[in-house]
Amino acid sequence: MAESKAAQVRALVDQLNGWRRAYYTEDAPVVEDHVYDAAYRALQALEATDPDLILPDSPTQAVGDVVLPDFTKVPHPLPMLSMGDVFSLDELTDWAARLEAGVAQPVDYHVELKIDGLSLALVYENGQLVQGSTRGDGNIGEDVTANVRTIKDIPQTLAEPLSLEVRGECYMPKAAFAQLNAAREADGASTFANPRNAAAGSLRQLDPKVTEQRQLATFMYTLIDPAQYGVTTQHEAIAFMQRLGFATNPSSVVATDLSAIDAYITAQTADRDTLAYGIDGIVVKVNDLALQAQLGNTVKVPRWEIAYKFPPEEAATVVQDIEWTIGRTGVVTPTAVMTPVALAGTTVARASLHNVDYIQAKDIRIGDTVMLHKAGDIIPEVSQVVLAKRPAASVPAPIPANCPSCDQPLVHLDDEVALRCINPMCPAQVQEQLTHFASRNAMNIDGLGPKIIAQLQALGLVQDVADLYTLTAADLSVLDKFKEKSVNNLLKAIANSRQNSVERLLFGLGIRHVGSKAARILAEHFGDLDHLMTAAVEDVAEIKGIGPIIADSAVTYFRTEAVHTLVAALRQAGVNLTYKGQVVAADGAFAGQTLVVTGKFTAFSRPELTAKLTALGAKVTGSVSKKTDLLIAGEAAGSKLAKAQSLGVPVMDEAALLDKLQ
Ligand code: 1X8
Repeated sequence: MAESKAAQVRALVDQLNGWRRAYYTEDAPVVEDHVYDAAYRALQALEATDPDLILPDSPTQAVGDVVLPDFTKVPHPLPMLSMGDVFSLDELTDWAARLEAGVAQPVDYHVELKIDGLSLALVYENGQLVQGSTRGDGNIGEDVTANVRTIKDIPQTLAEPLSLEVRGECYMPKAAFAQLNAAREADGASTFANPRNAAAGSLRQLDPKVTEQRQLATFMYTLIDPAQYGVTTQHEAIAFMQRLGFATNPSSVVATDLSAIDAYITAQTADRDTLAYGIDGIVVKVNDLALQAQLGNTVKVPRWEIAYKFPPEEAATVVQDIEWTIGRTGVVTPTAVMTPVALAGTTVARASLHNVDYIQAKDIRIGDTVMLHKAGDIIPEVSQVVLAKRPAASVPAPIPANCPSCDQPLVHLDDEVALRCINPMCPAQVQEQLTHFASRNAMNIDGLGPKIIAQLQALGLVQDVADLYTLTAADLSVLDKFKEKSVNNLLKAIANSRQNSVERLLFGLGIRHVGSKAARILAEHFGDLDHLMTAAVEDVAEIKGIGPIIADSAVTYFRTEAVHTLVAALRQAGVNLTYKGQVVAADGAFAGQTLVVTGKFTAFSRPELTAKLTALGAKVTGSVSKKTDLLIAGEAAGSKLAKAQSLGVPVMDEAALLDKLQ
């Protein structure tokens, strides 16, 4: 039956290549990693029985991802290989036994976490970062230097002026991943399936400003040419890279036998939920670098390292309902409401179903038993429906044609995946806008939550945010459970919010793409709302930290007639429209101290550092004098450092500063 076997191989290759394209080129996988892994192994097994069956385009013959045409190509003189993987302790034991059979002395291993990100190579010349590149196909990667320069934990300058290459993992921390996906969903855009895809999509951006906003981070784990620095083990290589200024993962250990590796796996599995980043397994490496070199590589992967992949953490539960909620911008998002189930350290009862396409692609229905997992170790998500348990009377999930709040027809804008309600008066949208306006990082109106807002709307008392400032004690006294005290507290909270510095208002208005950080930058730059409202889009786009997308959105917003009316009403209501400057923490780490900053820093730009110190209560001045309490000195500090030393002014270097800021 050679023919049917060949057909099987062809089908598997095509299927896997399709999945790989979605995963690597589009950063949007269509199946879970373990589904891919299982198909890959099935193909491997078939190919092993008969090598003639191996097709030239088989993924078992490919090293890595693909190179995108948009980026300059970077050759990797030393190929960036991927790794072999195992899925059980038995397989890991077999791997180690095979390896040790060919080695005379006992083998030490270096065991590290496998970070859910993408590989990155960094090249330095005389201590200066000159190039960052992705793996690409292993031999040729993509030049992402400009983007890499925006990643905060990558040093621009090393602690020593060395010329070298290091490699490691670029990842998106769990919190940033959750934030990004929530923002994309609210924006009607598709979400990233896991931090690896989010990191890849963020690093392969043509605009470095986008990368900068994505809060990427790194762990470096490979030192190229270690012998040059007298480094003889992987353990030393990590320590060496850390001394040079790289971020290295603190969880690595040296293990002398498999029981120690087993213990590491158990401990890391238990701690997985407490990590700030997603991991998908552990990496076991031969610690001795000379032995690594001696063992060498197969065609595809090193013999001296292996990935142990965690089994998927999954739980089964039943979808009881699909809720459709309307966001602040009208995006309608479906959420599965499920029988509560324990999954990876928390109880899960709800999972976003993202959009209509997603529901239909997975054919998720009310009454279905589904498997849940956590994307990026954090966001509960439906992996798949257990079709064998589908009730006989099951029907596809109903997709609403009209807004569940205002009953207006829902639409798809352009090529958005999201369904939207485009009625600006839609009560659910207005409720979300008011809730956002009152929220802590916006106008911070304590006590004004969604339930009270809904009542105020139902009574016809508020239609927009300016109406909040016209509310009277008589209006509020009719609210559910509102006595004199709650009436007074809420009135006071609303009144106090009039005095807020304008960045709170700017954020609270809910302008697309204008988050609290952008709002602060805009407020600081323009000083008041009037100057921002008349600014030209090119001028706004020039501002550091803003960029064309935010600029376009803000300028378009303030050109809208209805917005002019709203701002006039807020002005009339006595709401402050000016920037009041940094709020200084009276109990900050540098409260009352006069500081001078000099030299270069790796973790911050100078303006960032000054802003940070100011927020912590410091007065930052330009020159060192007897009145200076402390000099913060980065790399290559010159005359200011000399002057401070001559005056006996205390000096703090970047490492000590970072310690203090923790
Ligand atoms: C991939 C990864 C490696 C490590 C951590 N996370 C990864 N995703 C490590 O070595 N600690 S090595 C690697 C590879 O493809 N060679």
